[in-house]
Amino acid sequence: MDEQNPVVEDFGRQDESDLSIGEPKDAAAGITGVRVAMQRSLSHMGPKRTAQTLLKLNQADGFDCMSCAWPDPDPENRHTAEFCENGAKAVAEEATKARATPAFFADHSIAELDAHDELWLGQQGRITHPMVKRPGASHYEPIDWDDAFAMIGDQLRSLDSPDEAIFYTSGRASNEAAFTYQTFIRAFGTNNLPDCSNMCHESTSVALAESIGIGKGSVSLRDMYDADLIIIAGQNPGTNHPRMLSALETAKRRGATIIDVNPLREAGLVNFRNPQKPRGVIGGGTDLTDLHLPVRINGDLALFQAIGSLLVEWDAIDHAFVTEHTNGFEAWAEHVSAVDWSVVEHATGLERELIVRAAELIRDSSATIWCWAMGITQHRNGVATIKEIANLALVRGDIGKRGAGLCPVRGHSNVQGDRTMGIWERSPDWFLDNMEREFGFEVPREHGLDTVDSIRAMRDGKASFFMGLGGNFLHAAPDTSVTADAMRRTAMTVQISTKLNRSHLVTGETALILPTLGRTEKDRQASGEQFISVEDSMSAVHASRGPLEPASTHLRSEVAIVTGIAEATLQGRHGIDWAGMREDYDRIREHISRVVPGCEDYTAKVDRPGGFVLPHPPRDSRTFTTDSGKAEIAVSPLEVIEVPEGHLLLQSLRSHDQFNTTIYGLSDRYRGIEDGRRVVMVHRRDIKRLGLRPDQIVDLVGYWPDDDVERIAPRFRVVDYDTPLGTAAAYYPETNPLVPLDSTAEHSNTPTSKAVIVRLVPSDAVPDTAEGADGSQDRTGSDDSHKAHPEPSQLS
Ligand SMILES: Nc1nc2c(c(=O)[nH]1)N[C@H]1C(S)=C(S)[C@@H](COP(=O)(O)OP(=O)(O)OC[C@H]3O[C@@H](n4cnc5c(=O)[nH]c(N)nc54)[C@H](O)[C@@H]3O)O[C@H]1N2
Ligand SMILES: Nc1nc2c(c(=O)[nH]1)N[C@H]1C(S)=C(S)[C@@H](COP(=O)(O)OP(=O)(O)OC[C@H]3O[C@@H](n4cnc5c(=O)[nH]c(N)nc54)[C@H](O)[C@@H]3O)O[C@H]1N2
Ligand code: SF4
Ligand SMILES: [Mo]
Repeated sequence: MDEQNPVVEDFGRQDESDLSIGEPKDAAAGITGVRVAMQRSLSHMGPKRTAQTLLKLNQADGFDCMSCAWPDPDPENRHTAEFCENGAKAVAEEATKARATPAFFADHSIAELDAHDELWLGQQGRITHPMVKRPGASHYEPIDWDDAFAMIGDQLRSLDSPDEAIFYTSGRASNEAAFTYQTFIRAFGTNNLPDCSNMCHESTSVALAESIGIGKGSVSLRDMYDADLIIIAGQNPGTNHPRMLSALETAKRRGATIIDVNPLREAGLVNFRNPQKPRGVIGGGTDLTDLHLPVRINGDLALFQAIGSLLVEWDAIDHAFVTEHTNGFEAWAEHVSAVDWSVVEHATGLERELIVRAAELIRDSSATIWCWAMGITQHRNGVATIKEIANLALVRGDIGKRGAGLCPVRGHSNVQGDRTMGIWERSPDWFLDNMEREFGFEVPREHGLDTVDSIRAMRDGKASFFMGLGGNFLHAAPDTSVTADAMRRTAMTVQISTKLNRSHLVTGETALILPTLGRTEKDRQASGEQFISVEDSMSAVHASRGPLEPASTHLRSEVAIVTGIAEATLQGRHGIDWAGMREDYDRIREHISRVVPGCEDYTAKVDRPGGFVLPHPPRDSRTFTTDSGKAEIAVSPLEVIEVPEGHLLLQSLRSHDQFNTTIYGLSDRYRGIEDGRRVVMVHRRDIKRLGLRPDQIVDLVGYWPDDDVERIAPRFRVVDYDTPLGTAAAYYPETNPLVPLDSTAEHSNTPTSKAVIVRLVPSDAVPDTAEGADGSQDRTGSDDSHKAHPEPSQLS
């Protein structure tokens, strides 16, 4: 590509000048975590609501934490404070006393709101009324629920094909809401059900389904306590799954060893100060990681293949398991044995001795748990890397064994449940057959669009309607300016939300905001107070009941909103009793009982303390429901991303003070970054090599020669940080403008949010030329070093 059009993205950009940078920490939680949790809770909710919510959080008779999907201990082993700092922040964010009322929307035009950053948008509080932006209007105005439903129904019925509509889901929706939503969407006639999982653990679902026959993890919390070795790859639990640290502490005290594979040394994995234990409050806490492998970004496939080669060389293989339960061992053993160590060292940035040490720990372990998250999934080779992890677990016989197994740690609190309930653009035929039998309508069979393909369809004018059951599609999706243009091309966008976010401001011609109840709130319907149910990362399903009065009397539950839209759209077609489901969620659960295997007698099972665990054939009986009936040990070619001279490989990650696109505050305490988010973390030697200096303000300029735009995220402060040479880190969603829409994982189509090639251009060197009407700056001639560099190479 010779000429690229610069596209600068800076929705509600914060000023980078207030930032303060200190030393990264080497311990997580402790008293500071408790203090921050209490301060945030009290300032957002006041003392009464703080007590009402936090004492019910993650209790058997209370509500499920809406933040991450980490499981709860058995009911008899729960503390009175069974939550973490970030769980408390999530509750405070939802149960805040602040309100975004119709008066607020009358005072602020959409353009004015769009000039604010995400933190400010969230601080405006809970949306109290359904709101509409009519074509050409500058403001949102209130609308009656029935009128809103009628507008949506009219729009959907006016489409030439149901496939012109996109129905997104974010992983906070309950099982009842998700099941009802997918029933409506399929009854309407499409499988266009993209979800946040497409950007998250999709690589896991694809890889594990092919390897072991089911796309879910195979361990329980009990296994964590019994493990001999726990490997944590590409995950930052101290921030994103904080109570996992308690489980790791227990495992550690029972003798487990922990290996951490991460380019960064994340504080939570170094030392944990458990605020519920004296040693965490006044002692030195518990050291967690025994061996840290500071792998270069995207080096994991090479690392795990190298470990595989050593296990083969040492014959540290569970041959009985391999023979009885797997296919493909010989070909795999031959492939990994031929691994080229110079390539491994180049790809991983790790010395051979360190890899040998890790392999020895695996060889000597009697039961190993393999955990991973976004550092593994959001890569071009994410599916291959996860299959390689599964290969190692299989050759070691680590599946269906106490204290061992595969442990993908899910993100959103109910993202796994939503999939179980049929939120999937490619639901398998047996699920669709069950739906057809249950409801009697002809279920569409053609696969629908995932997140990336939905953006393409809206961009290309093939889809003109978007609905989001939760989430913030605009800022969660890659390639922000492409996604923004795609959304703006639609006729109607509908967001079922609790709080204001960017997706309410970058909209279709008509836009609706439908405000909904959250997990903290009581849900009253015609038959009385309802409960909902959720599934955690370890397939445990249980009930959740909110303790608070709703934020506004005008709010409706997700189920009430979805069934209202279904009635207005389908107008009696298919004869489904939407009102019955809304009035009594037991009716939804009866449908679930008959459609979802393992959910028979769902209402009773889900409502007993602690709920129940869904079946998982490999975990339960070493049964593998693949086509061959055996687990597949896969061979993956090793590809290494070559970064052109003068560039860095950038990962986008979460700070300690956000939940995805919701920014709670500006304190990334463990990394020592305070009062701002526009930072790019780079190794001191790279800073020097690139002719930059710490604290300098730079623009991040993407390298993606395949299309004719140059992506620019302006004004980030360079922070000297211990990340492997040649790599960099910056926060999501500020970096989403840099992730090309077409840069996705093979087989899962997940955006490669953890590997974007960028160069750092001093902002002051950039001529501050006139901004174009679209907010883009003309940067032609500033630096064309992105040209003429080699393509990523295929090395074997
Ligand atoms: N408080 C809070 N909790 C959350 C969330 C939140 O935003 N805030 N989000 C929720 C969601 S939806 C999700 S999916 C999870 C996300 O949980 P994580 O996956 O822990 O989230 P990230 O911040 O994306 O961190 C990824 C980690 O991978 C590392 N990494 C990056 N690239 C590589 C690589 O190439 N190899 C290896 N081995 N490591 C790499 C990073 O250094 C970082 O430590 O958390 C959930 N929980
Ligand atoms: N660059 C980059 N991009 C990424 C990632 C990354 O690591 N890097 N991570 C990806 C991942 S793992 C994920 S999961 C996605 C997340 O993508 P999403 O799930 O789309 O985003 P969230 O920020 O979790 O959604 C927040 C919004 O949900 C709404 N909400 C909150 N609670 C409720 C509720 O109870 N009901 C309803 N209906 N709405 C509610 C609020 O209005 C809030 O603004 O982002 C992805 N994008
Ligand atoms: S670990 Fe996750 S689910 Fe548990 S309290 Fe913390 S944020 Fe909530
Ligand atoms: Mo996620």
